[in-house]
Amino acid sequence: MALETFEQLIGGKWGGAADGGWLESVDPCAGQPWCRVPHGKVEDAVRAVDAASVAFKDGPWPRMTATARGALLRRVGDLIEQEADRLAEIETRDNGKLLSEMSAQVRYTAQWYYYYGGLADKIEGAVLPSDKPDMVNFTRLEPIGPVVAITAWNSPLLLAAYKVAPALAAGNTVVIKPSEHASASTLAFARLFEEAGMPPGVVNVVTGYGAEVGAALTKDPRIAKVTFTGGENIGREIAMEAGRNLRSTVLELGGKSPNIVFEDADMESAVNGAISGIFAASGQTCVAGSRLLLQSSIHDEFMDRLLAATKDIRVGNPLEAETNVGPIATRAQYERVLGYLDIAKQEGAECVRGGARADVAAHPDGWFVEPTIFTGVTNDMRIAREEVFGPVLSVLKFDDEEDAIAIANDSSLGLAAGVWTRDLTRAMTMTQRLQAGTVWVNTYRAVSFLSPFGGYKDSGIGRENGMDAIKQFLQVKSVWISTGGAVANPFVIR
Ligand code: TXE
Repeated sequence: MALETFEQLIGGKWGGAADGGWLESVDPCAGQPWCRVPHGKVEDAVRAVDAASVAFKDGPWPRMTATARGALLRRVGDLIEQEADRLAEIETRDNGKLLSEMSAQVRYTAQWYYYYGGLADKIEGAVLPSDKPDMVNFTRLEPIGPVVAITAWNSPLLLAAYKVAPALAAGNTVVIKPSEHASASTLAFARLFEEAGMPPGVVNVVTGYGAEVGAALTKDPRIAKVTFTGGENIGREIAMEAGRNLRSTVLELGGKSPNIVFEDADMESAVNGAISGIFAASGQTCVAGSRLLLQSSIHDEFMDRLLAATKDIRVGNPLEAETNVGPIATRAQYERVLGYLDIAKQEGAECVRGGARADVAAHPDGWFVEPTIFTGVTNDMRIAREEVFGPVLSVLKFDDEEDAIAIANDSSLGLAAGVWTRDLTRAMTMTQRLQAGTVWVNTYRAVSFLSPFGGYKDSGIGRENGMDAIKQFLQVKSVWISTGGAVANPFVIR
């Protein structure tokens, strides 16, 4: 059967890569290619930055009022609903996440376009107090220039919205580079920008390998900022390349998040929170609660409950409504996760659930891993320190609050943390002392366009979402106006 084809969007024109190459995208459930996307290279990156640079300087976009810009973004939000089912199915085919989750997520993505569309004409400078009687000083917040948005495969459209909606609302132009493993939904989504009436070159999408087209975009000196979600190593490379051009970055690089259960917690909720923290999306989320910290006094009871609740998790085709856990998105990631299962066993952790590849009869070539739980994990083991990005839970014990905080914070990463307790004082103490960009109390995995999201420590730089995120895409100009007549003495600064 012929593969479905998705084209790139550069400067308002759809097409393949400059050299005519294509990349096949593999459906992780079938283990077979299902579509193809352009295999963009340096030339495509250069063309996309050309287009974004021209659209930033000339044409209708820089002349548009912020109100008109906001209206365009809100129109994108309106258009999402009519395409949501198709976009969700494309994401599921590409990355294997559950259709039910992607469907809700794609619809939720509209909120970013509404929120930042609304914010576009509320970007206000200030008239500042002046210590010079004959001077008025005020600030303007201006767009920074063409922005590159590089996204990962786990939630392509949501991650793009985190970046593109505020960047556009601030008046910039963008080049989006989705992951080579899941590019199709971003290419399909780009039609909505066009349909909404976005001028050519304001939004461009190029696809291909990170080391080729991604690196070329990052290195281009015309780019004002790179905003990125992906792995820590690539994040470091991007920050170094951008730094060479004296450009800043926004980086979201994943975590090794502790999900901490105290003896006074509502056990049933905490068990559900532990499961959603690690088995939702097959553990392929940056905020995965991959370290479950249990207070020693409830460890055994909690484990009994957790094992009972995870006994019947259904692994299978993510398009089917009854599936709980889909495949791992890429072959490399699948092998990496299986590798960590071996590492954990060698390190002496005890595997009490799963621990191997999962056989799904209808999809023998799919990349499925059993939901896996290791007990007896200590925080020095690799399974407790490195991001696995799969359905693999490490269970650690702690004695008291101090011990929990010490273990939780003993990590180079700090994206998120969960706390389960009915004690308000304890909850407040934990929220203050945990080194993480997001802390959830008696819940897990809540995110919103309204709330800042990002990492402490090596989990990243900067924050996405919420009011302040738009400032990452603005620069401040200070304007001085003399009201005092002629400049009297050229050698004395006023
Ligand atoms: O990510 P990469 P991968 C973590 C997770 C996973 C690991 C590797 O632990 O196992 O990262 O995943 C582009 N210049 N996360 O390989 O390579 C690439 O094309 C510019 C956590 O998928 O970081 C893609 O678009 N761009 C994470 C994007 O970077 C480059 C989500 C991410 O790819 C590039 C995903 C380069 N030199 C994985 N090299 C999270 N924060 O949630 C690659 N890219």
